[in-house]
Amino acid sequence: MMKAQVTIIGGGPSGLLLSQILMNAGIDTIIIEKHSKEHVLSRIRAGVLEQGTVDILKMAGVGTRVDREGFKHEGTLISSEKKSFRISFKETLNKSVTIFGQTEVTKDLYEAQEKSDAKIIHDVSNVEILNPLERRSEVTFTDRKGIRNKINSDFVVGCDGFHGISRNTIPNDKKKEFERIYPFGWLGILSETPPVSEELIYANTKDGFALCSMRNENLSRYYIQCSLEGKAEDYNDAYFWQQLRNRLPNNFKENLVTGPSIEKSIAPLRSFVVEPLQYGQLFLVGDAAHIVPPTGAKGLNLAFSDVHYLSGALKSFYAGQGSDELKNYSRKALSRIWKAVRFSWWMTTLMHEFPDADSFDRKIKLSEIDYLSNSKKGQAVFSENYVGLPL
Ligand code: RFL
Ligand code: PHB
Repeated sequence: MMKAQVTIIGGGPSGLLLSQILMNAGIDTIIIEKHSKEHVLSRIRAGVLEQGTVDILKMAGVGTRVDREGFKHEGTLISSEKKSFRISFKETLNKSVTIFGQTEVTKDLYEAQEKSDAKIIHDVSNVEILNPLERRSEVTFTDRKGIRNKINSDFVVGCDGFHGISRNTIPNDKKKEFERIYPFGWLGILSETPPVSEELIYANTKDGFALCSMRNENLSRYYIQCSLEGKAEDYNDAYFWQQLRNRLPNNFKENLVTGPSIEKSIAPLRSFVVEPLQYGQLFLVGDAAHIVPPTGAKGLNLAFSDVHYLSGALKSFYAGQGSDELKNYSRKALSRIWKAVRFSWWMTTLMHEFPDADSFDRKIKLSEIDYLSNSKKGQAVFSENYVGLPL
């Protein structure tokens, strides 16, 4: 039997950051992760970090590389009917976001964990949380040798993503789930080509949405709205580039440099929240508790704000200040979560074409984008949400 103060299920970005912050405070943790480190690092995913996220990484002692290598973006381009306009985060709010991939954040977190005496157990299976309502909980799992193990701890934190087991440990009559599934997905590629634009382009056309993003000067990340039927392999590169070019604003088409894709995948779009985020000694964090469609670039940022709130509450508990902050975690985190869920839903609805939309819907959409392009106040509201609401 192993012992820890906090058992963390899932070694993705949420679990690693939580462990790092708690270890810095002298709190003893064990992470159990379903996959290998290489597998976790191979997921491409997020690219945009809010200022608050960068600050959290710095406070956790993992901010050196994001500071040095991340790209500060002071605005973004929005395009409709092939014409683009810019929203300046700097002018409207004096803020910016940082382009730095989730893979890089995760790599830095692993490195910091490996330098400390963090315990991360990879390739576990059949994880069970036995008694979350007891004062000390037990988590059991099978390790890579097939041996059944048990960890006894004060708290268990579910950082095991949307398909993890933690959320399902909470009985149905003790939780409520809220969900919206969108009738399309994102087909994304990574290509070793210079980005088409210095800043991100979020484009709406009657043929669907497109997003131009990047990882560095010679690594582009592009997405196009696609149907949910079919697989990524069904789309060849030529089709992807042709669709992307077709959805770009006219003045960027000439800039597009194409090349072979080095990664291609389809992500379904979903909004999901479970309430509350606590069941006895079990707490939920990040994608285990909520999912947002990627349009607002909020998923990883929200996961890190959850970690920030929960780590603060756990530190206060171990400093002898009682469990009031822990009891408040769910309420405090959900209040920020729902605002990001709202913004991501709004931006998804505004920028995508829905299969059942009629000409009235299209007029409303174009009119809203036109309003956004002309209203400094509208742009300030966009910026405030996109760069991240205060923690
Ligand atoms: P993760 O990353 O899913 O990690 C969960 C970890 O738990 C492990 N696991 C288990 N471990 C033990 N036992 C079990 N039973 C387990 N079940 C699962 C898994 O192997 C995994 O390692 O959740 P976490 O840590 O909460 O992190 C959340 C973020 O990954 C996610 O919110 C973002 O990637 C979302 N996202 C974006 N977020 C942003 O903030 N900005 C963006 O620009 C952005 N773009 C994106 C995105 C997500 C995307 N996809 C594919 C979903 C773009 C895309 C395309
Ligand atoms: C990305 O770079 O992968 C990315 C950027 C912005 C988003 C979503 C994904 O809104």
